Amino acid sequence: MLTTVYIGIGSNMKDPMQQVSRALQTLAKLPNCTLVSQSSMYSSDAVGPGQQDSYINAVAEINTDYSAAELLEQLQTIEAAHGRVRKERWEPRPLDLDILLYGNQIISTSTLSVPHPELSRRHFVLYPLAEIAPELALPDGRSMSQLLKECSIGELLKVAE
Ligand code: A4P
Ligand code: MG
Repeated sequence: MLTTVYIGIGSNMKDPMQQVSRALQTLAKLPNCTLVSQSSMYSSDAVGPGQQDSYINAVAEINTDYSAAELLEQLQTIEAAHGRVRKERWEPRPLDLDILLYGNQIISTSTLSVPHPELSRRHFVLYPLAEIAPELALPDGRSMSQLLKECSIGELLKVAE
């Protein structure tokens, strides 16, 4: 069965715009997946501890018949192909791929929390998501317009279509 999934893409290392556009191309070619739409790219200050370079973020919508666990595995393979070596949480990374929403499902396992727990607090996720899915609602019923009202756009900047 096909499920609509939103994926958050982020990079703050090694030519972030290039990393994000390559990730989108790779997603488009994944077996069992169709890339339905992609947001513009946005830049923002790094959220989290310490000084880090600013991020480029985008959101992609795909249709897939991978299970959420299978999709996570695919995404981690793509991250690794972009040279990501996991050490610390919130460290700089050439590519971070997060499952933001998997259909209308709520998933809570040791390896997967969906909707992404930070989704509603992150301008760099909400604004690109609202760009491609303005009518979306979270599994708990909250609408995009409601979420945007509660999350300031801050210094988030659209940098490329
Ligand atoms: N995991 C659980 N739920 C999910 C999910 N929905 N999607 C698990 C993807 N993975 C999920 O992730 C650690 C583990 O989370 C995975 O093994 C998976 O089983 P990770 O990508 O290795 O670690 P991380 O990304 O460093 O940690 P975390 O908590 O995912 O960080 P975030 O939330 O991704 O934050 N600032 C700006 N401006 N833009 C950014 O994109 N990103 C981060 C990273 C911090 N600051 C940022 C940005
Ligand atoms: Mg992550």
